[in-house]
Parts: sequence; structure tokens; C-alpha cells
Amino acid sequence: MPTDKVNFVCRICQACCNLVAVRDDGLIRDIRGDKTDPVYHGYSCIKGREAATVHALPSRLLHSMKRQSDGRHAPIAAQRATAEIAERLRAIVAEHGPRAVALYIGTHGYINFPAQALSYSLMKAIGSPMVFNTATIDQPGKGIAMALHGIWLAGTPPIESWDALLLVGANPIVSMTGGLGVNPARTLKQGQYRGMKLIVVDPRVTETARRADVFLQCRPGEDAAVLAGLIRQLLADGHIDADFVGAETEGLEALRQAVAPYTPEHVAERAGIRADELLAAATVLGGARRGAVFSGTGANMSGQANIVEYLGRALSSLRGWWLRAGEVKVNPGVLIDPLPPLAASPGPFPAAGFGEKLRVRGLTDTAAGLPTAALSDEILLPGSGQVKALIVVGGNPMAAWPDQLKTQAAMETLDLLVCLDPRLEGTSRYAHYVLAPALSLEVENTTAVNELVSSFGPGWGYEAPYAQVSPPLQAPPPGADVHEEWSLLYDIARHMGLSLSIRPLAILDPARAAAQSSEVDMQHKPTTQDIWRMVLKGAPVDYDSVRAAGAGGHVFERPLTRVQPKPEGWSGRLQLGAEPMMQELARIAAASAARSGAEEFPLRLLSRRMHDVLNSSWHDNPRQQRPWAYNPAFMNPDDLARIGAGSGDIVEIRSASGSILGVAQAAPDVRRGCVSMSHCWGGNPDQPDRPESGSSTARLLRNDQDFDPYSGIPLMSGVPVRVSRAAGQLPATQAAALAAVP
Ligand SMILES: Nc1nc2c(c(=O)[nH]1)N[C@H]1C(S)=C(S)[C@@H](COP(=O)(O)OP(=O)(O)OC[C@H]3O[C@@H](n4cnc5c(=O)[nH]c(N)nc54)[C@H](O)[C@@H]3O)O[C@H]1N2
Ligand SMILES: Nc1nc2c(c(=O)[nH]1)N[C@H]1C(S)=C(S)[C@@H](COP(=O)(O)OP(=O)(O)OC[C@H]3O[C@@H](n4cnc5c(=O)[nH]c(N)nc54)[C@H](O)[C@@H]3O)O[C@H]1N2
Ligand code: SF4
Ligand SMILES: [Mo]
Repeated sequence: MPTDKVNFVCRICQACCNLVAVRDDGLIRDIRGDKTDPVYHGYSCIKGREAATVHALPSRLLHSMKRQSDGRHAPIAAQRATAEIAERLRAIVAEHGPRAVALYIGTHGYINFPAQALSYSLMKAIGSPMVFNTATIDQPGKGIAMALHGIWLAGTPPIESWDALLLVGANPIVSMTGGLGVNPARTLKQGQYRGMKLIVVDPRVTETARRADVFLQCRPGEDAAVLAGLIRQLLADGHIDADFVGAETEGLEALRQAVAPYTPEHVAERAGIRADELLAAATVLGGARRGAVFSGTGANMSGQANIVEYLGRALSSLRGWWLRAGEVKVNPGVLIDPLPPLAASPGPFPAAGFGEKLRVRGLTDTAAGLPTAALSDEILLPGSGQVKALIVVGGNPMAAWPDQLKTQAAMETLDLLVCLDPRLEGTSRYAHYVLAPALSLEVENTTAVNELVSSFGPGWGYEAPYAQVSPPLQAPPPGADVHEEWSLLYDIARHMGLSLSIRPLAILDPARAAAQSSEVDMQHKPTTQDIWRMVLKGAPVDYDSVRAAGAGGHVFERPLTRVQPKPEGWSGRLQLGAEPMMQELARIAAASAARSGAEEFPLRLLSRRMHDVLNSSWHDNPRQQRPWAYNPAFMNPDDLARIGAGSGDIVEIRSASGSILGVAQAAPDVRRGCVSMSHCWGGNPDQPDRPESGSSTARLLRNDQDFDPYSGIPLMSGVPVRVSRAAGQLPATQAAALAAVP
């Protein structure tokens, strides 16, 4: 076979980039972006370009594993493993009831629609409501704020119309999350060329902040004050869309009163910025006819998730930054059926207090999902309803959940822990069974997940009716016994004698989605394409038609969709003055900005992403370790000098809950008083500390203190810590390699 080039949808993260694989005799030699793609314009990142390397890493599991009585894992045939798991699940349900079985869908379960859909079906068939995912330890404020403020059915105006973008605790140029679309640097450059102004609020001069027109290098955990200050100023200047606010919202007066204490001087003092910088930002926002506010993980993890997301939405509504009647919806949907294009809001809906009640901290199901931060307590707390079995699909609780010591205790307590994971690392080391999945290049994939996220916030998803379905690029290695996650879950269900039905993920309206469920044939195993057909049932463009268009990104001909005016007699309105949020503003205004314990823990630990890796995945790929093979503790050189440490020195980072060793790295871009360190690194507590290959920030967190009353998310950024010089330095070889980095 000669050399060929094939397009495919990258499945390493939710961005679904259109990549090109160059193959010699069917073997992938190179992966790159596709410059001809109409929306990605050639974008790719190292994680996607390294996908083929990762498939061949020695750490990849080619067989499922079963834990032996001595704690070690030995290979087991997948068929046998799924049968044994089914047997044990049946026994657990018989003895303790269905609630004893919980499911956790991690990053690689969420972005994989067939895996996600089959996970839900299996749990429904078992009869357990205990379905958790990453949303409540990520940006839970989004769902909660949508509920308290209400959503706008028509959605947001397209990026090309924005005059301003406000990013709070998000770094889309590295993270590829919302705000700036699927080729963030290019989109930003084009926007700024047109005159769009970028405002960034972040304690660190991020890759995105470097390009900002107004940059507020705030103290962590003060974003609510910054947003309240901006809203107060917009109101004072009369920079609100009075027609829109009058017709489509309520609660303006309550909001006006609640933001009154947030004068520029008050905000400047508590957030550690200058009052004139805040006013400059307010001027940009007040002059923008169209714009958007996007808050990321930084803003959601530092103790103010709901209020920050709520104020972002309220600011957008005050400015009238929603798509209006008569305007064109640039993406009427291809693989995802969006909400009806109406210039209207159904009004607020319940944020929490419904569905399954957890047995700890008064937590319940929420608009962001069940509180994942409390799942370890549900496993540890004895009594009726205790979780005895956990199925983890493409996630890594030991690396990701706050409070690593408690997570460890929980994992070790479980009667049955099953991980669908390609590596024996972190959580799967405690698993009774690790089921080895086929990896991204070995399976069919679509762009549906990136289309779905457009409903989460502005600048997410596609701004054109764009889609791709790509068939597998290569077969699993010879002799491998790996299977797609959906297929492994199906086998467990079949061995349990359950019948599965799939609720389409393509339909956003839950009631309509439920009405379109498909029964899965439990006699003859469906194909992956059969599963995709069921998962994408109800899509505006049929999965087979998108598939028939061939690999490569396509913009589909769709009927022009204009936003329809609000129907007569419509009563729903956006809520600007939700009671719990107004109380939160009063509480924050009254509380001093200085946290107690500042002397013992003078610094704040910040969350951040690293460019070369996604969360805990594939840190061992040498080609993704440039320049870091670990997660450095980035600190301002002044703070490092104060403790007598420099780059490459080992430091101890201590919080009220624990301590870890890290490798210091001088970083002038980090605000003084902060330590910026990525999550999902380091080993388990029962492994030796090796900061030169990563440190677990989850060990510094407590899941039952400073937690959010809705989503249960505890403080995961802006965490009070103390850093001191510890014995040791980075090994000489690594230090030399680092010194060579320009
Ligand atoms: N302190 C702190 N904690 C955090 C965060 C933070 O910023 N600070 N961020 C939070 C956020 S935003 C998130 S989303 C969570 C992440 O939480 P998780 O999703 O639980 O963590 P990941 O590391 O993404 O886990 C991915 C797992 O999937 C496996 N994997 C890789 N490829 C595949 C595949 O193709 N199939 C399958 N089945 N598995 C695969 C990997 O080996 C890994 O074990 O962490 C949260 N935790
Ligand atoms: N390369 C890469 N890309 C990723 C991931 C990855 O691991 N690597 N992870 C993926 C996942 S799971 C997610 S959820 C997204 C997240 O995407 P983002 O939300 O964009 O996450 P970050 O890039 O960590 O940016 C968060 C920013 O918040 C800042 N910050 C921390 N605390 C505060 C605070 O209190 N206030 C303010 N204003 N800022 C604060 C940090 O300095 C950081 O710059 O990224 C996704 N993309
Ligand atoms: S941004 Fe995500 S989807 Fe795009 S190439 Fe990188 S890993 Fe793949
Ligand atoms: Mo995330």
C-alpha cells in the first residue's frame, strides 16, 4: 500500500479537531491539522498529534486485568471478566439493593458518546440513580446559574458579532474550552483585528491574558466582587439594554441593591487590582453592542462557582447579549438537535433539592448533576444505601477527585471496583477488574460532543452547520483483547440478563429524548454504527448522511433558521435577582477579603492546565514531556526568593489538610502570593513521592470543608497553602534537559 492521507475526528479531548493522518502502508507516520478545514483552519495540538504514539506506549493495556489475592493484577480475557463482573454486580444488588452500584463517567467517558450512552443505560437497567460525572468537580456553577437565572432559548450571538469578550478564570488558548471557538488563537486575532476587545481576569498572565486589551491580575477567589463591581458600574453609567431588560427579565432592583456595596474602590482593594483598571473594563463592556462573558474552571473552583457564573449571565442579560427575533442562527444543528430558536426564556428552574438525596452534607441531585465530590463519602459511610460497587468509565478518581486520602480509603473499601481504562495507574491500581478499551484511532468517531457543548456557554461548539463522522484508522495491535467501552458495558448487561435501551444524546430536550429511546438487541450484538445510530437518533442531519459525506469536515446545507419572536402570552423571564444569589452577594460584601489563617498559610494554590497533556492521561509519553515531565509549582520569583528556593528545587507545599513535595519553577507571570500548579499528577498515597514525575494537588484538598451547598464542590483553587524549601533538587539529567529549553 502506498502513502495515503486520511482525515479523522480527534477523540483526545472534546474539541473534536479535524486531523489528518499520513500513513505508509497503513501505518500512521504523522498526524497534523487540516489546513483546508472550514472551521478548524488547520488547528491541532500536541495531544492529538501524539495520538498514534500513545496507542503504542508500553503502559497501554492490551488485555483486561483482574486483581489477585496478593493485590497484583493478572491478565484475564475480556469475555470472562465481564461475566465475572456481572456475577458480582448481581450479588451486590441482591444483597444491598441497586443504589449500592454507582457509576462515574470521567473525561474519556463523557467525550465518547457510545460509552456515555451505554453507561446510562446500564445504570437504568440496574435501577440505580447513582450516576456521577466530572461536571460537579469542573464548572458546576454553569448548570446552577442556568437554573437560577434561566436560559435563553435562541442562545448567544456568534463570535464574529462580538465587540467584547470577558474571560474569568479560563485560558482557552491552551484549554480549548469555551469563549473562543475551536481555533482560539486565530478567532481571537480575527476578532481583535475587527475591533473586538478582550478582557481577562486571572491571577496569572496566561497565554490568553497576554493578548488581552484589559487584564485584571486579581487575587484568586474574588471574581464575584469583580463581576459585581462591573455590573454596578454598568448600572451607574446607564449602560444597560433597557428595552431587553424591561421585556425579558425581572429582579433588576434586587440586583442593583445587591451590587451597591461593590464600589470600584472596594473591589480594587479586595481583588488586589487598580480601580481604574476595573473602570476600563466596565467602559469596554458598556460600549459593546454585542459580547460575551465566559468563566472557566479557575472561577468555578475558588469557592464562588454559582455566583460567578450567575453574575456572568446577569451581565449578558443586562447588556442584551442574546440572539434576538429575526436574527439568523448560524448553526441550526447537524448532529445535535438544539433547543427551539425562540427569542424567549422559559424562566428559572430548580437548581437542586430534587432527585436522589445523598446521605452526606444535605446534598441532592442538581442542575449540574450529582455531587461527585461527595461520592467517596457515599462509599465510606456505612448503613442502608452505602455504595459497594463503582464502575469508572474513562475517569481517574485517585488523580481527579478532591481529597486524595479519602478517595484512596473509598477505593480500598469497595467490594467491587471496575475501571474501563487503558492504563494500570492511579485508580485502576485498586480495581478488581480493569477492562482494556480500544483507543481513539481504532474506533469510529463523530463531532457530536463538540456540537453539544455549544449549549453550555458562548464561544463553545461550532458556528456553522459543521460535522464529521470518521471510521477507524487502524486495527488494535495484533493479539490485543481490547474492546470499545460500549461493547464491554453491553456484555456486562447481557451477562446480568438485563435489557438495555438507549436515550439519544442528540436531543437536548430531555422529554423528547426520552420519547425517542431505542431498545437494544440483547440477542445479537449491535455494531458500533448501530449504537451511533441510536445515540444520534433525532439529529437534524441523519448520522448515515453525515457518514456518507466521507471523512473530513463538512459544512452541511441547512435551511436558513431565523430566531422566532416570543409567542403571545409567554410568561417566562430571565431572573436577575435570584434570592440565594443576592444573599451570597451580601455575605461576600460583609466578609473581609483576608481569609483567616493567612499567617500559617500565606499563599494561594491555583488550578491550571498544562499544554502537553490532558488531565492524568499519558504523562509517560516522552514526546509529551517537553519541557515538563511533572507538574511544576510555578511561583513568582519574589516569593521563591523569600523561601530561599529557585527553579528545580524541591519544595514542600502544605495546606490545612496535608502536604506534598513539588518542584519549584520561577514564573514572573504568576501573581505574587500564588502557587500555580496543575491537577491530576502524581501517584497514589501508597506509592513513594516522586515530585520529579508529578505531585498530587488533590492531596491538599478536603471534600467536606468550604464546599458548595449545591454541587458540593470544595475549594480546589485559591487554596491556602504554605511553601517551604525541602531537601533535594530535580535529578541532574532532568535539570539539564530543562536548561536546554529556550
Ligand atoms: N485539584 C484539582 N482537581 C481537579 C481539577 C483541577 O483543576 N484541580 N480539574 C477537575 C476537572 S475540570 C476534571 S474534568 C476532572 C477530571 O477527572 P477524570 O476524568 O476523572 O480524570 P482524567 O485524568 O481525565 O481521567 C481520564 C482517565 O481516562 C483514561 N483514558 C485515556 N484514554 C482513554 C480511552 O480512550 N478510553 C477510556 N475508557 N479511558 C481512557 C486515562 O488513563 C485516565 O485514567 O478533574 C478535576 N480535578
Ligand atoms: N492542554 C490541556 N487542555 C485541557 C485540559 C488539560 O488538562 N490540558 N483539561 C480540559 C478540561 S477537563 C477542562 S475542564 C478545561 C478547563 O479549561 P479552563 O477553564 O480554561 O482551565 P485552565 O486552562 O486551567 O484555566 C483556568 C485559569 O483560571 C485561573 N485561576 C485559578 N484560580 C482563579 C481564581 O480564583 N480566579 C480567576 N479569575 N482565575 C483563577 C488559572 O490561573 C488559569 O489560568 O480544559 C480542558 N482542556
Ligand atoms: S485540541 Fe483536543 S481534539 Fe484538538 S487536537 Fe488537541 S486533543 Fe485533539
Ligand atoms: Mo474538566
